[in-house]
Amino acid sequence: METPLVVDIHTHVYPPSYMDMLRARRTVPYVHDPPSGALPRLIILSSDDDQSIPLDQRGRPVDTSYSDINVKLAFMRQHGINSSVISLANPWLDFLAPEEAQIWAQRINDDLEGTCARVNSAADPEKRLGLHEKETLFAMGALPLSAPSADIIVGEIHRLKTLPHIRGVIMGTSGLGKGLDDRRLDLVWAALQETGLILFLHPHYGLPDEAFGGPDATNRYGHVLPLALGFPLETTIAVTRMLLSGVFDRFSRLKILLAHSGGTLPFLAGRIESCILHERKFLANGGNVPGPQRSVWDILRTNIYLDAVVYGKAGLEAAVQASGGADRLLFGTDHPFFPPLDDKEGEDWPSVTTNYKAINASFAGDADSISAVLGGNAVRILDLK
Ligand code: 5CU
Repeated sequence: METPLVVDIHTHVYPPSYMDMLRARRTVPYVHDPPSGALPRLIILSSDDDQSIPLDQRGRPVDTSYSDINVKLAFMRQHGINSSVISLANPWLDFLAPEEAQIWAQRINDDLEGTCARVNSAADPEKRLGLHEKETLFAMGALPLSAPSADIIVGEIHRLKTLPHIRGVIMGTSGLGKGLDDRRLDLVWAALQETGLILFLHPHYGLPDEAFGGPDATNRYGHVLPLALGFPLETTIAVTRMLLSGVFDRFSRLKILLAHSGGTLPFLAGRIESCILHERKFLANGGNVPGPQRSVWDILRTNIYLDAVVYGKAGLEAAVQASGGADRLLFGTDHPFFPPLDDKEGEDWPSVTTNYKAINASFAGDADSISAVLGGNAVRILDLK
């Protein structure tokens, strides 16, 4: 049997210009370079900036795998990945002052486009036969969400559509500052629907520190609670607010890819649907206005795509069940987050092999589904040619 094509749709970068911008900052998000010459520290989560921890130990170490595209290409080669759809990592451009947002979005998006173009054209033309022949890159753009007017965001979406390697946009859950059920975002949903660019919804803010035991929880348990639970719940709440507010009724062709297999949406979809049915009329809508017209199940099978970054068969099978089969599930790695702790030269990353194993175990004996999840779905859905 032919080796399946492998496409990584969840893989992040911090372009060098973005790293420099973080280096110039002193409040979250920022990068700190320890005077000792040790690896720089990435301080991006609010819980990272714990003043009781020495600055040189706050956040996490950040090496060249975050910003050097050659390191990503080597990672791809090592893990059998043919193509990657790179996206700016969190917290994207959310924190920028309004007057800076547009220029940074254009700079980052042009940088991503340029990187993809350079990598895809660099190989020996003899070998440039197709996705299988060498590593290729595509990208998701970033949006200037803090810009002074939504027209600027809409303008960037239309500009992104003209860039040959951009296939969607990555976005966090804060939207214009009030979450994704904000009616002011309708202009953005309309532009995404019109251009056909997919929205990659990714968490960053998690849950309030109190949910995990207060500000010193990180001291006790590191990033386990915010990343394992805060992130997926954040995604679940954000997309549920979208559906409760009727975003998918108004924009029935909006395509949305949910990080981490939809957070907990596949598992909780039945409960969400049941609560909607029992609530019937929503007070927030005037008490007399019905909730969403379309069911959660319909939206899961029409608008929503899920990555396969869930590290286990149980989660993956919930994702397959909820989305009605294997054709809406897409392989991802979350590179460069979750490197091996004791990185031994040339050893595969457990965060990647765990996902490969979960896919193989969930679709044991079904080569077509495995091949679809590993790459075929991404090629079809994101039009990767
Ligand atoms: O799990 C993840 O996706 C991530 C991510 O993207 N960013 C981060 O800071 N930690 C984990």
